[in-house]
Amino acid sequence: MKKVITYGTFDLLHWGHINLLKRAKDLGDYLIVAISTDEFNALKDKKAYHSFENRKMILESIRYVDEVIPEDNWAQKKEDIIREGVDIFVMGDDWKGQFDELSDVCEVVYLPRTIGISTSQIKDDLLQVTNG
Ligand code: C2G
Repeated sequence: MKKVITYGTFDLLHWGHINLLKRAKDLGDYLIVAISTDEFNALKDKKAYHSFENRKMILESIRYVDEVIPEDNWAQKKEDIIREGVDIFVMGDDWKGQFDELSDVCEVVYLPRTIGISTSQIKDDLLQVTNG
């Protein structure tokens, strides 16, 4: 069984996230998603709208996702990959090159980001609507 892993906040889940998850799952048979905890998001200077628990529940309901684990630091990836027996590490290509060191424990794949959608875009658009 080929295992795939990806990491992210996945806040205000949108079709760009789904595109990423679908393509990641298509690379193997089992997809693990490591979701950033609220505390780790603070380290990423991100404040998610949905709590970790609710983002986890949403991700677990997606057909492409087989398992969700917490991401609570930058340094856990190699350990996760070895512990879970992961074959492929996947991220959107906004992260291209950032995790190449993982290629000594698994295949590293950067997938093209989906253009035209992002959580910050959603927030900005909603602000526009509210403020008129
Ligand atoms: N993504 C995408 N297309 C978009 C938006 C996001 O392909 N339009 C991808 C990102 O490239 C990332 C994943 O969806 O691979 C999750 O995006 P975020 O929730 O923004 O994750 P991020 O904050 O980049 O956290 O240790 C890695 C970090 O936790 C990644």
